[in-house]
Amino acid sequence: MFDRRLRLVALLTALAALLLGACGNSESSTTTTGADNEQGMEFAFGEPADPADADRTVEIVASDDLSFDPANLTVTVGETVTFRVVNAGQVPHDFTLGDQMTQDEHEAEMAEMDGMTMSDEANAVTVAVEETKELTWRFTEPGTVLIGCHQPGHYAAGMKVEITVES
Ligand SMILES: [Cu+2]
Repeated sequence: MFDRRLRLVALLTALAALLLGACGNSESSTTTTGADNEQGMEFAFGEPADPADADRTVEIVASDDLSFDPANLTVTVGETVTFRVVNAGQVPHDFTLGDQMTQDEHEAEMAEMDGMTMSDEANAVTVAVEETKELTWRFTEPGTVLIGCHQPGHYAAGMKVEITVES
C-alpha cells in the first residue's frame, strides 16, 4: 500500500520533470511555447493577428501523401492572412508557421516527445482527422517563412509550404 503510493509519487515527479523539460524554459530562450506566447512572445517572422483584421483567407490542405496544397505562396509585408488548415487525410497533421530555425526547433521538440500531441500555439495548430482550424498571422518581414508538419517523419518527407514575403 505504502509502496504503491511511493511509486505513484515517483511517477508523477518524473512526469512533471518531463513536461517541464518539454516546455523548455531551461533550454534555448528562442523555444516557442504556449506559455511564452501568452506572455507576449515575439517572433522574428511576424505576429499573431485578429481574424477580423485579415486581408484574405488562404486554404491549406494537408494530405496523407505528406504534402500541403498549395506548396508555395506569396504574401506582401504588412499583409494579414487567415490560414484555414484542412486535414484531408486519415492521420493527424500539424501546421507550424515559422522561419527555418523555428521549423528545426519544432522538429527536434516533436522527436523528443515521440509522437505526443503538441498543444496549439500562436503559430501552430494540430488538425485531427477531418478537422479544420484557422490561424491568423501578420507578416512583418520580407524573406521566406515556412509552414511545416512535424508529425513523425512528415517534415523530413517534405511536408512543407514555402511562403515568400515580398516587400
Ligand atoms: Cu503531416
